[in-house]
Amino acid sequence: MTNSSDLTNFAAQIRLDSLKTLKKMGQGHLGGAFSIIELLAVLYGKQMRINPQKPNWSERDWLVLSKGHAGVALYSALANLGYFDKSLLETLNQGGTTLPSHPDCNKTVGIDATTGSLGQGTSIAAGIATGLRLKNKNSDVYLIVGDGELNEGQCWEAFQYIAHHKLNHCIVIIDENKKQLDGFTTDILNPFSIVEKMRAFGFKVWTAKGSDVVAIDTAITECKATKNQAVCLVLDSVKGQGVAYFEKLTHNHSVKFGNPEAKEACIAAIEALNEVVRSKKCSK
Ligand SMILES: Cc1ncc(C[n+]2csc(CCOP(=O)(O)OP(=O)(O)O)c2C)c(N)n1
Ligand SMILES: [Mg+2]
Repeated sequence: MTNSSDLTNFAAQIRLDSLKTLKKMGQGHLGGAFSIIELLAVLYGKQMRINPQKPNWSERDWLVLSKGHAGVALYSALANLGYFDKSLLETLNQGGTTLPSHPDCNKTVGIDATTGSLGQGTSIAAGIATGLRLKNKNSDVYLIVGDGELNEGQCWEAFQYIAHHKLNHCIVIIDENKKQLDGFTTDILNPFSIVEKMRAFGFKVWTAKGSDVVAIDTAITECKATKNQAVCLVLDSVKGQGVAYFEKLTHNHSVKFGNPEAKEACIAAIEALNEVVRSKKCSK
């Protein structure tokens, strides 16, 4: 996908499939999944060097979803690229599934790292990036971290390591959606300026609106072109991004669709997203 309308359409498709999957399950981590959907569309739709037919291709780029609770969005992206059959999405987190709610690289084709215990993905990505450098590989590692996740000290150890070793092929992306599990990050543990902190840690830092595929794409291209310094993109995103009802919902970390209002909003959003996806397909 090379143009922004294809990427926007891919994002709508990922959001649609994520929402249908969560509705089928009756509840799930909607907020943090939705805030990274445009990012995933840019990465998997354009920026990453991947081959869904050869998921373990040795020259591929890697993605570590350290905020593993957003797994549903990653699965929806992978299913649309053909890593596995889309019908599998309906089995999310059910007994015997290959799609656990949090990603597991031993269970799911296309998943590069097992995550869910917040913080740990940062060290995993640093390790993968080190291994790639030692093997003289030309692959990039995309590390997606939540803003609440930054409460984990492990993140800062890994960032210091990435910056010290100038692992510029490990692109650190922080999803600053301003909320964590039970409220605003500023109320729970104030992160102050994430951009300034990452700069102080030695990173070259970009920012982009989490909903803006063009801005994200431009920032990632510039990250990839940087030599001799660690790179970081801070996403200015909205928890529940892309569906007004869920953006405004106070407790949108994990949404339950048993609540009639949420269910109604979900059905309306599915209809609207279906329409977006259909109309874009027709206009081609
Ligand atoms: C080590 C660890 N502690 C606690 C949790 C429970 N937990 C899951 S998501 C979450 C909040 C994460 O907030 P943030 O990183 O901002 O995620 P997002 O807003 O993107 O959903 C917490 C505390 C966990 N998964 N791992
Ligand atoms: Mg957050």
